[in-house]
Parts: sequence; C-alpha cells; structure tokens
Amino acid sequence: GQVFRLEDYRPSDWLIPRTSLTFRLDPDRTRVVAELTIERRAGVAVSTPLVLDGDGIALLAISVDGVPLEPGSYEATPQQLTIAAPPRARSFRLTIETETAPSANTALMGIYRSGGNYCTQCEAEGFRRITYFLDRPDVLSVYKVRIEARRAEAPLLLANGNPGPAGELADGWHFAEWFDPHPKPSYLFALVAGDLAEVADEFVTMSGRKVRLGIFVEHGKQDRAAYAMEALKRSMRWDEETFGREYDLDVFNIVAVSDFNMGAMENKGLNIFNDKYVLADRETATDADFANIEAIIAHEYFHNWTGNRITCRDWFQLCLKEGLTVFRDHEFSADERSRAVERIADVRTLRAHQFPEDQGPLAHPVRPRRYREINNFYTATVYEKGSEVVGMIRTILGAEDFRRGMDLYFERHDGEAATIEDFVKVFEDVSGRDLSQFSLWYHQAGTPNLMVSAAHDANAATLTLEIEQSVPPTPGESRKKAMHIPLAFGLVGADGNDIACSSVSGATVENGVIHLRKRRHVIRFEGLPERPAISLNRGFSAPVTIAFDQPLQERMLLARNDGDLFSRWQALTGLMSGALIEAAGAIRGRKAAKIAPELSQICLETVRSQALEPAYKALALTLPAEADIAREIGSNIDPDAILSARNLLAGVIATANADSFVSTYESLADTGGYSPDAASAGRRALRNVMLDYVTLATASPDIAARQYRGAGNMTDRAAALSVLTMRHPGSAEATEALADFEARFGNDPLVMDKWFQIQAIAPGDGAVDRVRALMTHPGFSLGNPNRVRSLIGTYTTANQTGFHRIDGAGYELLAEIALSVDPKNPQLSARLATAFRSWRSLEEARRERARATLSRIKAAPALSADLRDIVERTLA
Ligand code: B3K
Ligand code: ZN
Repeated sequence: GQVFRLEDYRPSDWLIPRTSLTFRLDPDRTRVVAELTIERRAGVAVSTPLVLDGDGIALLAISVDGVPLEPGSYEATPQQLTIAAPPRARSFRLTIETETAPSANTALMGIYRSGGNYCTQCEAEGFRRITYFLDRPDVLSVYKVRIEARRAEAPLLLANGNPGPAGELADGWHFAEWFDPHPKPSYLFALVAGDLAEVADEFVTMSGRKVRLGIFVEHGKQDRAAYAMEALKRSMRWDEETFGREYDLDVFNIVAVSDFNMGAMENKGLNIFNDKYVLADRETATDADFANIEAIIAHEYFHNWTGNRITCRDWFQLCLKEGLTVFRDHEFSADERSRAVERIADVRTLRAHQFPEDQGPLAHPVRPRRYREINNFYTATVYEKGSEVVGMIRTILGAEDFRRGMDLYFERHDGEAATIEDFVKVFEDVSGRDLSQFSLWYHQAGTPNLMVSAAHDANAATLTLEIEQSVPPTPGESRKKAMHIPLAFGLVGADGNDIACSSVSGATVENGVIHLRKRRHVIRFEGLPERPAISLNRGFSAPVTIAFDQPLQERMLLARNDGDLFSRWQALTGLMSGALIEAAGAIRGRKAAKIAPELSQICLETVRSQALEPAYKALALTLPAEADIAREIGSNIDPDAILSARNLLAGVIATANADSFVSTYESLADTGGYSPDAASAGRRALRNVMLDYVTLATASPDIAARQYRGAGNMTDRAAALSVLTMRHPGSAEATEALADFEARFGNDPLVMDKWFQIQAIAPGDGAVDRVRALMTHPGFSLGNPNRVRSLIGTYTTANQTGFHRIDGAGYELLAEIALSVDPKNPQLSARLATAFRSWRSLEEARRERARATLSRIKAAPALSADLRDIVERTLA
C-alpha cells in the first residue's frame, strides 16, 4: 500500500468555498448531486489539473457551469475524478451526479443503513464514498444540504447546521434543507434520515442565545436519553465557564445509532453516537456506562471548538483535536466527579491501552510522520498520550498561562486548519518559555523510563536523588533524544506530612515539579536530617515508567499517607504489583509464594478510613489486572502463572480481612433509591469490590447469588453475575443467574452485550469453546461492531489465559473471525487484530503460535489495507 508522509504535505491547488448537496434517498439507489464551487488557489498555474478523491463512486453525470463535460475531457474511476484542463476562470461550478447503495455499505463509512435509518460516517476519509471531493481536512467549505426521501420511510431529515425550508413533494416524498454557515472540512459532514423519536430541550448560552437541543433515539427509548441530555447541558455550561467557549448554531442534535465503528462522531451540529453511549437507565446501564456517556457526550460537544472551529491541517495532526479534546473531557469529568478518582481511572486506562502500544510493534509518536491507513491511527497514543502531553503543558505553564494560551489558540486559529506547531507556539508566546525540547513528546515514540536511586546522608542532612531517563527504541526510531519531563514530587516525613525543602540543586524545581531535561540529573536536597519517603510523579505528572528500588517501609508509608491521592493509590498498587510479580515467578518455578501481611493490613486500613471516599477505596482495593502484571514483567510472559498469582493475592487479602469486608459490604447495602451520581456510584463500586473478596473468603456463591436476585440496578446485577461466573463457574447459581439475565434482557442487544462480555472474561482453556458457542447465539452477529467488541474484543483483550491458550487455539479463533469480518468491515477486523500487539513478550511456546497465526493472516488473499497494515507492522 501507499505510504503517506508528513513531509510531503502541500496545500491543495484547488479550494471548494461552497458545497451544495442534494440527496434523493433510497436503500439501493441513492442519488447524490454535488454542486461545488471550485476555486484555483492564488498563484496556482492555469494549466493545473483538478483531481478529486473518490472511493467506489459510480458517476452518472458531470457538468461545468451547467454544461455537460465532453467524454474524454475528464477521467472518472471509482477512486478518482480528473479534469485535465479545467476552465481558465479563477472559479467555476462543478456539478457531479453519483449513485450509491446505502444498504450494501457494511463498512459503516460513507452513507449506510442502521436499524432502518440512513446515516453517515465521514471521518477520516468516508466523504469520498459519497461523492468526488477534495476529501482532506484543510479544504474548508460552506455546506448547503437538501435531503429528499419517502416520508413513510424517513419522516426525519437531519444534516449539519441550522434547519431551512422543508415541505412535501410528489408521490409521498418530502424534503428538508439545512445550511451550515461555518466552513468545515468534509469529514465533519453528516446526514441522518429515518424514523426516530426526539427528546427535545433547550440551552441558553452565556450571551443569551437560545439553542434547541435534540437527542434522537429509537422509538420507545426516549426515557433512556435523559441522562445524556443532562450531560450535554452540563458540558455546554462547563465549556463556557472553563474555556469561555460558546456554542455557535441555533440547534445541536445528537442521533443514536446501533451500527457504529467507534464511540461517536463530532459532525458539526449533528453528532452521531453509538447508542451504547447515549442510552442509559438504572435497569439497563451500569455506573461505568453512565460515566462513559457523560465523558463521550462532553468529548464530542467539546470538539465543536477543538476540532471543528479549529480543525487539523492534515491527518498527521490528529492529536491536535483528539489529544486536546480528551484532555478537556477528562477535566470535565474531574470537575463533575472526583478529581483524584478521575485521575486514577484515566491513568489506569492509559497504562492498559497506551503503554502496551508504545512498548510494542505498533508504537508511533503522538504525531505520527507516516501512515498507510489513517483509520489505524485513532489510537490510545494519539488520544490518551496526546491528552497527557496537553496536561504536561499545563503543569509546566501553570493554570493561568495555560488558559491564556488556550484563549490565544482560539483567537489566532479560529476558522483554520492548524498544526501541532501552531498549538505549541501559543503557549510559548503567552509564557515566554521555550517548548522546543518539550515538543519531543509529540515527535518521539516510546514510554520514557526513569531509573531512580536515592541516598541519604544523615550527617550532612542531604538527600541525593539520581535520575536517569531513557526511551527504549521503537519501530523506525532507534536513537532517542533526552526529553523535558515535568516530574511532580513530594518528600513525606515519618508522620505522613509533606516536608518543605527550599534548598535544591541539580535541576530546576518549580512549584513541586522537577524539570528533567538531561539524560542524567543528580539532585540534592538540603536540610533533611532524616530520610523522607520520596513520592515521585505525583498526580502522574508525566506518562513515564519509573524503576526505583524504594525501601518497603517507605512505600508502605506512602501507601498509607501520601497527601497526593494519586500517588497514595500508586504506592499501594505498586506494592500489589511487586507481590504479584514475585508470586507469579514463584508459581512458575514451582516454589511457594509468600505475601507480606502488611499488604492486607493496608487494604484494611484503606477500607476503614473515614477520610477516603468509597470510589477511591474501590480503586485502591482492585488488584492490578492480569495484563498490567504481564506488562510490568515485560518478557517471557506466562498468563497462567499470572492468573494464579492474582487469585492467590486476592485470596490472602480476602481471608485476612473477611469479617471487616463482610460488614463493609453490608453497610453499603442498596437501600432502594437510585442515582447515577458519582458518590452513589462510588458506594456501589466499593460494595461490589467487597462482594468479590467476600465471595473468595466464604468460598461460596451464596452472597453473590443473593445480590443478583435482589439487584435494584444494572451495576449491582452485572457485578453479581460477573463474580458468579468468575469465582464459581459452572455452579448452579452461576448458571441460573446467566439464564435469568438472558430471559430478562434477551430482546435488548445493548444489555446482552454485558452478558456476552461477562462470559467472555471467564478464564481458562474452556474460553475458546465457550466463545465459539456464544457466536452461534441468536443475539450475536459478526455484522454489528458492538456485539463483536463485547464478545470477541473482550475475550482477546481481557481474558489473558483464555486467549493465550498454550496450544494457540485462541489465536486461531481470532484469525478466523478477523478474516471473516475483514471483507465487510475492515476497520473492525483491523481493530480486532491489534490484540496481537504484545505477542513478542510472551513465553516461547505461545510466541511461536502467535507468530504462526499472524503469518497465516498475512498470507490470506485479498486482505483489506487496514488489516494488512496492522498485521505487517505487528510482525515486523
Ligand atoms: N473523531 C471521531 C473518531 C473518528 C474515527 C474514524 N475512524 C470520534 C472522536 O474522537 O470524537
Ligand atoms: Zn475525539
């Protein structure tokens, strides 16, 4: 496939200031008339040909300024339209009529059908499946859209911008027009037509303008959209208050569809959502679902400024909108919920998804320099690490200058297609700081590691910290430069309080942040007669790994007392990881594994604390996932030993604290009322963590079965079901609960996704056959991305022992599925195949099986560009 390179960027010769589209909708023969005002860019030679992008386009007619083009004066292939000698006038009108079959579109890019409705997805390069266009984000156009449809089939007709005229046509057809005054790139185009129910509301902006809000869902599901609407209004207010950003159209619409390749899409004024991230009520959605809905509604809304008003010059700049918008949605959730809990959750996500990417064959910089298939770059690195980089800019500048920089960004680049350089420059300009070394975070792939050692000299009353940074090699980048790493820290005294230390040398230290800029720093703190416990990377100020052989006593002090709650959590999690790695090693060497009793004790103190909130306690008591432990071990991974170690540690903590955990579980009992708010969700989270421990301690399914039967909401029901299937697989209680769940929710695909998910996680060799059997369930379909992700995605990413079965049967199953999905939906098959990304860190037998399966996929005929790209990079 073709390789696209950042350095090859050049502006388009042609512009399209105005686009007028008319759709005549039909499932099999949708007609599209595109009337484009084409303008030669100043300075471009008159003889320059016009070349428009297409993807599978069937051309019916073409004219220039109303005159049909002679055959031979243009060349139209499904992939491209070329007019070798366009008119000499600076600007002309090009009219293109094409036809497309939405019902045959299984790739879910361009215009397609979902649940009997028409909808579109154009990012990144889907618009070229609708008509020929300059389908690149730096070509901004003002769109007018007219939709014609049979009223009986599609009473609702939506597009971007503000509504215009609408009315009846002959033969039961009708039409609606939409006009979007804001110039936008084609990837933000959207159209929806069909029969959906509307939940309507209103928002008054900071300057007093009324905005009509609509959320469109399947008939009968209106009640389930109430939370999303609430979240939307809170997002709109928050962006005004926090960033001074006001909404800019008369209407804001959200449509929920059930066939969607990702979470949601920020089309101007018409967000299209995976219904999983809109629909929720107590009976059908968990607290995690509610939190995701809040975050994604906010994320897409925030794109209106970071993405739509200011868009990307080219797709290499994807993190310009995505990293920044993730940063904004994280901030929103932190403000609406609990900052410490949000931070811990975000870092867990980063480590679970971005770290393995950065440490494996798919590693790439936050701003990549080359790609073959852009759809494969909507990654955790671009999104989550991209957000961390924005967070570090704020840490370096301070909140005030950061806000001034954002203000300048909006002022300077509104209406433009910008670059990462533009973004970094505004912060340099407002602060007078040099961020050139810092910019390596955008350009250099890999997770930096800090090797830390500490020495205390009681006589001199000094503490010396030696910190050496290194970035491991990544594909195509063997030599790395030293980065600017803002490392927040604290020195904690024996009483648990922070010690102020004003005399530091060896690195710049500002407001509790060490600025590492060289490969090696020797940092000396003076006036410390006693050795404090060193709390490093507070708040996770930099996305790095740290190797620091810190004395156990210090780590326990931090796990009990660190004033920074993120770091307190980190200290406890670190102790758990240490114990798990040791136990996994012992189990593999067939030796007895020992667990220090203090660990259980700290867990108990954490649960009993009066000061800590339940959501924090729940996170603190959750053991690192098997994949986390595998990542920390790093090589020669044996998933079975890791699972055994994890069960061992969970059992030790459960048994040591059995009584106390039972009473905590009981004290948090559901008293009937239900609210999805963060505090209530935190209590449920803690109760459900306790349920797992209590189930382990009692070695009985009784309490979980009781919780299942009495559950008043989906959070408690799904948690009980999952404890039953994990801890007592095959028991009468588990079987009964699974059957009950299916009987209750069999007709609700989104809820059945949980049922698939819970069974996909249950560990061990039996998982392969279980997943195969579930694939024949009537509720399952390889055609729907949500189903595939729930069953197959969960199995391959969250079931380490099941997927990495030593005989390779799990890999073969994934290959089979990826190859059968690939011809229909390449984005989905490519995403599935990323489950192989850490194959090289497995122990030898599994590694060889994984290699064989990957090679088999690679050799299969007619792979999509998407899947080929992932498989080839993974094997390279
Ligand atoms: N911008 C979209 C993602 C589009 C993915 C295209 N393959 C959703 C988001 O990040 O908000
Ligand atoms: Zn986004």
